[in-house]
Amino acid sequence: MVSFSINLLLCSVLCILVNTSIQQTVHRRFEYKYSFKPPYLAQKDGSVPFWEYGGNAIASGESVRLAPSLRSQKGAIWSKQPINFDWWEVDVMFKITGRGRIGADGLAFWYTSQRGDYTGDVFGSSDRWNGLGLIFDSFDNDNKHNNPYIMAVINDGTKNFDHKSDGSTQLLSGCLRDFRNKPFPTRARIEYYLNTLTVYFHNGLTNNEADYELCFRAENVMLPRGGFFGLSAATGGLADDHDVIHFLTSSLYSAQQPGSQQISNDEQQKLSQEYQEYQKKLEQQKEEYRKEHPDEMRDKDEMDDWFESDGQRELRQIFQSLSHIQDVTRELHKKVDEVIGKQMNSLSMLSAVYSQSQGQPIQTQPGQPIQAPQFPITRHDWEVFTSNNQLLIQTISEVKSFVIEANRKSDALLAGGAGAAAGAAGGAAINPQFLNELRDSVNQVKSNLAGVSQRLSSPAQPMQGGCPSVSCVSTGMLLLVLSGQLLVLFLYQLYKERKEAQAKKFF
Ligand SMILES: [Ca+2]
Ligand SMILES: [Ca+2]
Repeated sequence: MVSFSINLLLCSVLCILVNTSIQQTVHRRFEYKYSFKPPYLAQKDGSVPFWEYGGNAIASGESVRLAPSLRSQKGAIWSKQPINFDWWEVDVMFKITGRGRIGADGLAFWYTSQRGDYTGDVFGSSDRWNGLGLIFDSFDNDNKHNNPYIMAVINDGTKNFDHKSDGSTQLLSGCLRDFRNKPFPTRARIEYYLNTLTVYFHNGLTNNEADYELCFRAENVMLPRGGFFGLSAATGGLADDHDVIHFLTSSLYSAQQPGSQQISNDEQQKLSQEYQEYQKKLEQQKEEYRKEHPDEMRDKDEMDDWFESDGQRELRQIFQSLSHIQDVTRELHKKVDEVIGKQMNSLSMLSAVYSQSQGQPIQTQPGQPIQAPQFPITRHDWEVFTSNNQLLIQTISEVKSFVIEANRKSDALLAGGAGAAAGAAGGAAINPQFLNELRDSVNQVKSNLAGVSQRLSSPAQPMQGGCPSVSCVSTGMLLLVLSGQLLVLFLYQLYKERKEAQAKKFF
């Protein structure tokens, strides 16, 4: 039973994942001119291709040490070229380590309109920068026990960084995270896409790629175009080693944007062919090497066998099973998050439908996009339907008042007729022909009304509006004309009767 429900959950989550991957329209391209990574991070002469470093920074094949664990050290590394894309994602892997319980001062990631200093006042770089500084502030200058802290500070080139308050009055956003002395390297993923800045942080407790957590997200962030990437670090009275292991930049494009063009099939085939040829060549070379150095290889294999003792194997197995459990837990966590997200979405849609049916404005949380509920009928249809309804009600009330009026009149006429019959001798007796005419007129009105009501309630065209676009008379108008006609007829008949009565007197 449990396994069945887990399977079900897995299936639904898989569906959600597939859906989200389809919805994902962001294309990314690795930008090697704005990246560095081991091995061979620095060349033999110590230079880092496409980058320049200075101050106390030292680059090796495996990492860039921006500031070593010595007092008052400063160093930085800057990209040589300004970037030529609008949106980007940078993944920085770094290690800040020191022997003390507290360290100093910290490390900063920069995206600025100009390259900064190598020995500046703000974590090794220049103050009054124009752009973004993402600062990993190790030391608690304002003694509020809120460091190490990660924060983004946007500057337009006019403000000085406030070290005394740890920039707490100037920051755009941030999160309290410990990034010192972790078993694995810590990581930050900084994404700037469609003016939204998102920072994820990997706390270095595992070496799992998927362990990023959201540090913050800020919208409407305007950064200068064509800026430079940089990293810097500084030490003070206390000192940590500040090592950067990799800096990986990807440019981001939406599906519509130029620059996201797909490689053609021919190119793809050509590339995969080249790759396969390269693989073959590599295998051949390996084989040759093995033939040439049989002793070395055997020694190495033996050494490998020697090196894993039972205890180590056990430890490794424990570690593997633990990481497996962790993976499963993480997956479950994600799934539950997604399910909750879907549920919230459904709830908000339901409440939107309900409040619309109640004629109330839709209540949404600020910052959350309003998702229009999917109605089976459109708003226009609904309006037409309402106006038709109102017209129907109006017509019914008009018909009702007319019927009452007609009833009253016929009663009066009947009473008058009876009185005249009782009076017998001469007088203004009503002509039976007139009564017939009156009855005919009423019948005509009745049939007209029936036609109108049929037209209104006809199911064939309930949404076509009260009236077709060609000329047509409203029901009220029709009733008015008919009643006027009746009145004229009635008055004329009365007048005729009087005339005839007067003529009789003369004879
Ligand atoms: Ca500080
Ligand atoms: Ca502080």
